[in-house]
Amino acid sequence: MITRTNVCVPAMVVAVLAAASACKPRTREFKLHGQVVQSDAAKNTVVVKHNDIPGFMPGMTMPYKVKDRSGLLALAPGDVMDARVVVLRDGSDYWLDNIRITDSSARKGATPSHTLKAGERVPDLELINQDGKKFHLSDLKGKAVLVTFIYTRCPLPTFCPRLSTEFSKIHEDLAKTPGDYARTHLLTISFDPDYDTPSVLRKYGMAYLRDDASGFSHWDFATTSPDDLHLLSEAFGLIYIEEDNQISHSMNIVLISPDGTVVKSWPFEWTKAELEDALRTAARSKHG
Ligand SMILES: [Cu+2]
Repeated sequence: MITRTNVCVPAMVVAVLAAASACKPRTREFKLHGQVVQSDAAKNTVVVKHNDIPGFMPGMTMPYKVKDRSGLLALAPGDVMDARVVVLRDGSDYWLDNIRITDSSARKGATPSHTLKAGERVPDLELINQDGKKFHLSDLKGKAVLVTFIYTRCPLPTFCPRLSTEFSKIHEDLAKTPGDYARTHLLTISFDPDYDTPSVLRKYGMAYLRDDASGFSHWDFATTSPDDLHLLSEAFGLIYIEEDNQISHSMNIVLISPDGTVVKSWPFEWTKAELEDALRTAARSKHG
């Protein structure tokens, strides 16, 4: 931890307390060392899997605001970086600056991948669901499909568990509108196929379906072959880095229209209401 030490020598004893607090620096500063999982220049944020930051927080993967525009623009997923964490003393805000790339050899996308844009067709890959049943994305044609990626062992409450919790709320909301329920589908794809076998996914899915297996007809929990997973992650902009029995990853949600093209993708920030509105709108937009 690096803290600025300001020296205050109040003239009068009565002023000591007030002066001491007035002279305290407004911010505290820490050193961060970690690996870039995802950077978003438009939103000025970077998701970093970082080491322990003594005095601030343990090692974890989380998003940071960045106040170092050129540093942010230079970052790519996989880069190892150093930065300064600036934290307001009242804890109300924090951000990174002084970004420095220390190792770019693990940089992803040396051959830049193509992330699908709105209107582009989704590749028709084979998936295997929680019942061990093979299916293709094209089998979901005619329905608006909300897709996201998780791994069931994810320990970070604000990542996969949040995605699945919010998807379960969307699932329950849609169930109250039979028309929309019939024209929509939810798809959660694991990027940890070695561990997330169909039976593991089934157990995971049941927890988010409140033990109602009939929900699987509206919400599949699927996995795919490693090659197809690679293609899917490129298409949907997903980034995942396997490390020490954990996977650092971005959070991606993609909405596919009933005709099999991308309607919209949310790489980072979204709300449940926004997703649900977009899904209902896409479902209703297509009149067979
Ligand atoms: Cu996760």
